[in-house]
Amino acid sequence: MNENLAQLKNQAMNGLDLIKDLAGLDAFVLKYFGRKQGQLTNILRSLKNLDESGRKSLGKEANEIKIEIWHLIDQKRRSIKNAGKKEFIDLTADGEKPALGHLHPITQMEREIISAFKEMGFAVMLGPEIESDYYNFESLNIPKDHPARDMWDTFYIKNDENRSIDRLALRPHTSPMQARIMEKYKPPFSVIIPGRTFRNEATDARHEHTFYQVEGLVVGENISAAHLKGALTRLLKLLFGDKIKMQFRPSYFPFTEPSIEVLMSCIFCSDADKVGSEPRPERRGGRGCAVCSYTGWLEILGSGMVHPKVFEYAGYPKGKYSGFAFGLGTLRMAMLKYNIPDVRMFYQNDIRFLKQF
Ligand code: FA5
Repeated sequence: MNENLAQLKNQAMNGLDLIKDLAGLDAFVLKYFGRKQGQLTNILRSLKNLDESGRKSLGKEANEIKIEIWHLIDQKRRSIKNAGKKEFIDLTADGEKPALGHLHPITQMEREIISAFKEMGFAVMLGPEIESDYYNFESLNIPKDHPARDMWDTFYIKNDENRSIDRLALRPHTSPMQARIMEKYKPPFSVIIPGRTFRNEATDARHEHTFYQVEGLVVGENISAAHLKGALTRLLKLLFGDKIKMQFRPSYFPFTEPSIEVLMSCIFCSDADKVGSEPRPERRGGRGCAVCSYTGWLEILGSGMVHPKVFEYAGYPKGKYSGFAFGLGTLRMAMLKYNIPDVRMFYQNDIRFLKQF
């Protein structure tokens, strides 16, 4: 920038800072922009004496400075005028309502399941998401190299080359808490353990790599399969209404014997009002639809009577206690409850989806 211009600009800026009233500001305007003696006016006027290239470059710079200083003069004028005025706040004006967030549907579902169990007298406990091989598998009667390990596609912690029972993994189910609780507490007790679980599997409409389970464990003297049936029936009626029907079928888990899988009549195709009026109501859930693969039934959880080996690992005296355990999928419950066709929608964070809950 031209040296004279730069000096003038500095001088003007400093001068402007010191001005305190409108009279001072008027004098400032006259000093720099006055028609006869204004310093910047003089420079602009002298442009006509320069050759074309000098005129162009100096003219451009002088104009830029002129615009900049006028902008500051306007600001100064406003601030002088407003100084001393009190801010006015209209307390009666309508406010703007901030948008309120709410709990994620998975959390809502989890809390609903928890409160149903609390009503039945269950305690609630939480466990670690990173677990040792001992709790994930060994203590549940699944020794190393047991083929049943294929039922849980596990994410092992990288760099943990350890092949012992200390080997760490993201827990593939909430069942490791069974042994942790039995080691610590003496029966009788009834506990649920809600929590996040992880499996190394490809995602599809019904499977996520990160999902949620609610584990249940009831141990005491003389606990029978009737107690298991009673608790799970109560749960599903609290969540889905009195009219749903249930089926208990044999299944397999290494840590329960017998193992029982629980199915619920498909709420998408069962005609609730007609339940009971069909010729053999125990044989039919719903009429059949795509959600239940045209069977009328939906599989919702795995369960069974605690295997004697599991009591043995926990150090309980042989034959003294009996109990039942179950593991239900919170996402699967939420899909049924809210009629969601694809589990992946829960994680997409689409505000239009989430706002519906
Ligand atoms: C188990 O994980 C056993 N630990 C359950 C159990 C506990 C049995 C105690 C006996 C006694 P399973 O792999 O079937 O079982 O999973 C239980 C439930 O978790 C399933 O019914 C399903 O609802 C849910 N689930 C399993 N894998 C996924 C997944 N990838 N995405 C979403 N939900 C899943």
